[in-house]
Amino acid sequence: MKPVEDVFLIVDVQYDFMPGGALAVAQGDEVVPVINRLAPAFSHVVLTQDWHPRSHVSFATNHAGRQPFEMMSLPYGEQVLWPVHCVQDTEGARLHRDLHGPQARLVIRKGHHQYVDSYSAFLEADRVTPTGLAGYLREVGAKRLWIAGLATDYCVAWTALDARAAGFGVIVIEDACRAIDLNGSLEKAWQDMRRAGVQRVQSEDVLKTKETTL
Ligand code: VGL
Ligand code: ZN
Repeated sequence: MKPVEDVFLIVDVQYDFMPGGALAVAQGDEVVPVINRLAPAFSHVVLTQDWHPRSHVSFATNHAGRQPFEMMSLPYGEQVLWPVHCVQDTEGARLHRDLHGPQARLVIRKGHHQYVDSYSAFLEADRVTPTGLAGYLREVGAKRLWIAGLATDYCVAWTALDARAAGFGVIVIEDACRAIDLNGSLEKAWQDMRRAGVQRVQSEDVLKTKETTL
């Protein structure tokens, strides 16, 4: 089989990031129909799933006297402290039931090490521990990643930047993402992505140009 060079990477479309969820992203649920319209254009889909132990170092409740959304210095760097979210095997960690991409082959679970967070689907926050995704994508012949999901300024941006660093072409589909936007994080994320050569497109453009399956 000729390798398929384009992969649709769907990031963290999980209940805890939906309105009413533990770490709700405003309008997070609106990405689901957009992603469902895009998915049929891709023959190869990969999903990510934030997947933390309850004792995870990124949870404010695991640090006495700390509140969610504060910063904390950890051995690997500055970490945002989050509300408890996406705990392994809980409802909040499940992928949205309306998300439809039956051709998805791989789910990368990330943030599973107790003492290291992982926004990126490629490298954990210590910036040295790989998830294995780069190796997988290289082995199947992937060259370009089209990224959608939650949240634009955290897991989507970190994943896009690491994908560029790993040598992949990267296109982020803006209206198929929603952001947390904490202290200017969204603006900074787009700036970092632009500098790294990440393309920013809208789903309509993808659907217009990609009538054939990628
Ligand atoms: C995310 C914060 C903490 C994300 C995950 O999916 O963007 N953000 N964990
Ligand atoms: Zn998380």
